Amino acid sequence: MMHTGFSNLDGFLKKYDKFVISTHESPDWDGLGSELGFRELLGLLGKKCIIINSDPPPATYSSMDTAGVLNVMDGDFKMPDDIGDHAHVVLDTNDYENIGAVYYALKGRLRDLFIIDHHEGGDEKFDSNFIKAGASSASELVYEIFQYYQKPISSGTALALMAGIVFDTGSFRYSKTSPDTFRAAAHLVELGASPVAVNEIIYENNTLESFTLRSMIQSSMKTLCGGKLATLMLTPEMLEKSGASFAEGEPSINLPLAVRGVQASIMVKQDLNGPVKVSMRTKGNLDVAEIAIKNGGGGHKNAAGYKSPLGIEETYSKAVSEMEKFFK
Ligand SMILES: [Mn+2]
Repeated sequence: MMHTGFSNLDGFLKKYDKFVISTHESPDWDGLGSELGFRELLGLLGKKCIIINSDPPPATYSSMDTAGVLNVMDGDFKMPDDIGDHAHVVLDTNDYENIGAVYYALKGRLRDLFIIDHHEGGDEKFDSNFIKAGASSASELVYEIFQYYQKPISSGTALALMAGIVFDTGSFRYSKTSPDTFRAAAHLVELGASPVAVNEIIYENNTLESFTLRSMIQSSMKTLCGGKLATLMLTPEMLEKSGASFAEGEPSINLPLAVRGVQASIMVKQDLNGPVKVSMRTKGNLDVAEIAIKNGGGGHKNAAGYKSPLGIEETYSKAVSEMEKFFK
């Protein structure tokens, strides 16, 4: 049976002509790829749209956004005069506030809201949006939406969607990697998304500073619970010393899972002048989405996170004690 998200989306798109597209704060390859794809699709459907994000893409993303359509709501951005005629489409998060500054700037000013996402969330959101928690990525969903509307995908968009899928699945290794994911990927490769190009752009394009930061994060690693739980820190001091960006440090959350016996990883992290955040990764049936949602965040069973109102040390203690319960 076809997912109800398609008819929900179709009904939503029929109601409006102009759309704002946004993704979460600190946008990643999936959020950005799904935005570029959805923007292309709306154009093919005869709609007007503008992408507005709170934060800039990773520096290495410029080769994907050759047309320069990823607007960031910084000092240079001018909000369109007719912004009130637009409806909002939010991709890769089902927590509206998680889009950051754009949420506070546009809250209540747009005509409507629609969410396209693959994270766990509340049932009431699932009924009226397009949220498929089983999908590997928002990019996979946007690929499926192209198929639903039988619209062609350009080679540039194929590459952006492929990068989103590769990023969110950890190169087809994480638990939501399904036969549908591989079918989408196979088609995207046929459409011009070279796996070699995706690998070079995402994984062989790191700054030297990011390696300095990674070594600092890795040096902070502690193991608890008999080696089953690993913890990491990403502090503003590390960012200052290394000269790397917060986003460059975030993927290190996955490193401890490469250690034999480690079943869960926590990273307590804080950007320069940013809030304290907790990221959690697990293997198997250890469900951290529940912990994240309880703390006002979100995510998937094996990958989730939240913002903490506490200081970095208190947050660390609380995060560890919440995770220790799995190993008692
Ligand atoms: Mn995603």
